[in-house]
Amino acid sequence: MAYQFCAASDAGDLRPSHIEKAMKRFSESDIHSEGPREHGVRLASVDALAAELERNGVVALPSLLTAEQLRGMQTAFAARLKRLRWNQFDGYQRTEPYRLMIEDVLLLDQGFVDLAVHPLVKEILARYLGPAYELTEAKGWKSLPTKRDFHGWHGDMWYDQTVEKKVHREIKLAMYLTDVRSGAFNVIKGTHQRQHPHNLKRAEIKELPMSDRIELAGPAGTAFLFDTTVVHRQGIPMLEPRKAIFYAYHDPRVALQGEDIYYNRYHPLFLNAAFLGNLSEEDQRILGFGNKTNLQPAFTRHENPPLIQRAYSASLSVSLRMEQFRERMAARWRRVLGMRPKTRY
Ligand SMILES: O=C(O)CCC(=O)C(=O)O
Repeated sequence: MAYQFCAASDAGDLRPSHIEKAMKRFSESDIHSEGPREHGVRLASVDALAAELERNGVVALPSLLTAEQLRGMQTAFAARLKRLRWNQFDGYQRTEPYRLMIEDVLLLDQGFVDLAVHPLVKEILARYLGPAYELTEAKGWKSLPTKRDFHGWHGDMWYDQTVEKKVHREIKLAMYLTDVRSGAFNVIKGTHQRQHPHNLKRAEIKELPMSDRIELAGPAGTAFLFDTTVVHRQGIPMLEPRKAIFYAYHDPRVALQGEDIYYNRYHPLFLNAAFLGNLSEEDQRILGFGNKTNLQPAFTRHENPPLIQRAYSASLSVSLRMEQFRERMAARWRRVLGMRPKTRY
């Protein structure tokens, strides 16, 4: 499959914010794609992008996907956002007021998998994370408009800081699925790899070098990589809904923090067989094929679902019995009246 580095946006004349312009942007001619996934990424440009990531803890990428790939992802993502997940209805999860979460986006569309193992992404990740990294989480969310500061400055906590003395490397690949003018990803460049990641306290926030703040606004398809120890946050205010995906790559052998084991956050990826054609051995490794390190067999969540779930389940049982009864009565009347049975679909 050939990869094109093209603008894939419904943004009209949307321009990156002035802060984003400060980021070094790479043009189509900097990075070439010349056929198969594994070839054709110009090494000089890859080195420059990797060096920028190393220096700033964040780097904006050239457009990675075709307009068609992006459209497929947007359509599949929007379909999952139609309703809350319940019983046989797929949908989003909601555990907080301002975000609708879609777990396991690799199930949704080919584009999500293509992005995960994009040659440019792999080249940069290999330089930054070494040869043993895997994709350990692939999710996205729709952020709802709010002026509330619900998601403060932080580094992402994932490894067990009680046993791991080293500041471990993890990279997130982010991509917007909508044009983002407000509530963009914000980062303080150069703050990565300095300390174990955590939620920053008020006193620490006061000390942040705000002149190094970068705000990554941009059209749908805008993609960037960041070291998750870099101080970052979702921007405020969020004036219109924002859809974005975030993939986390790290070495799966590093001991996970207790909270993430409890919630089984870094379970082996859930994948869709339809999208797994033509994967190289390296792609299979990155997607964690056959790696059971973080598998928790027969996992069920430890918390009890809320009372409302039990009320729903009870009312579902009652309504299924009532529906069965109604169908039996309707069938009886159709027989008496000599009518043909109706199909539902
Ligand atoms: O949604 C955003 O812009 C911020 C994402 C974030 O903080 C994270 O992925 O850790």
